[in-house]
Amino acid sequence: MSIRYVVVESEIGAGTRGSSLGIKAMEVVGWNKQSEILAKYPQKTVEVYNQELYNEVDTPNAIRIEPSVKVLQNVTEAVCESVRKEFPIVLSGDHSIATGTIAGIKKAYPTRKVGVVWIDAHADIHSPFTTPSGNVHGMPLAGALGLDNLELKINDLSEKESAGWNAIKNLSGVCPSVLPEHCVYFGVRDTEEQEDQIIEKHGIRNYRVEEIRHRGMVPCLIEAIERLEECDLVYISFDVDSMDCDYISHGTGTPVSKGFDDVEIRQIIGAFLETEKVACLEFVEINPTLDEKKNKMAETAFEILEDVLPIIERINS
Ligand SMILES: [Mn+2]
Repeated sequence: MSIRYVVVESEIGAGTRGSSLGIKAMEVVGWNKQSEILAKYPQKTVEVYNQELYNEVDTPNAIRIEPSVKVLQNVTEAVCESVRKEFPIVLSGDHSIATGTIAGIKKAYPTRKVGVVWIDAHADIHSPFTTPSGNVHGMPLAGALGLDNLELKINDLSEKESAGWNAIKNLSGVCPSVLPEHCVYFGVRDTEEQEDQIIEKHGIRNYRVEEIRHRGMVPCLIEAIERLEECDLVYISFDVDSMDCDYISHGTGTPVSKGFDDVEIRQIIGAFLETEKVACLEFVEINPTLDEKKNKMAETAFEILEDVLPIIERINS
């Protein structure tokens, strides 16, 4: 089995511009370090629609949901095709595309239980019914879980918004693609009240930075891996804003303090990879236009990839 990079330079789901440049920023890091890891494996570039950013928004509760659905369908197809024969490493702009990644895995393996490791400062579990911002990159996990969260509804949806959201929930052909008990969060620390209630209601475990530092990384990882015991496949979504913006950099759309350092991220990703159940790994939300330390966020993400790639290579050889 080989490895493939699935490149998704989309940023229409974010509230700030620039995340589509994150992948190019990583390529520059590779060039400067004379590292060949990004050139070593074939790439599949998914068609995106960033020109839509210039069009007026007519779906305020799910901004640019129509082109987002098109991007997500393309991601679903690309990941579905790749994951059947290769290990896809998804390099993406904004996090909204993750519903497509999960849907692609589920579409390829509809009868298998898919586990999700969501490493992020944010829970990304809003629906268009609960979102205060309307940004679709705050909704990918709710889309995969098929959760509307109507009991906490603050928005009434237009027909276009409903149709788009239904399409997102049904991308894999199986709704939901994943179950809440098969999801674990790492580093979530910036949530809205509606999200807290949804997480609590569905019992989704969040390994907070303080808990991991207090109890130790190893016991937390053993426990988290056990939680996903009955999953046949695991997918890891790594949002770089899970890392501490003061320690690493602010080169991401929604930076948050008091996050992980890069060593902790390598430990988390590495431990799940060693279970040999991981079918796909994703990097999102690097935004070099916001980086006060030149290209530090992309450098850090690149070094994490450089560090975990040998594990992926060993397990898939
Ligand atoms: Mn995110």
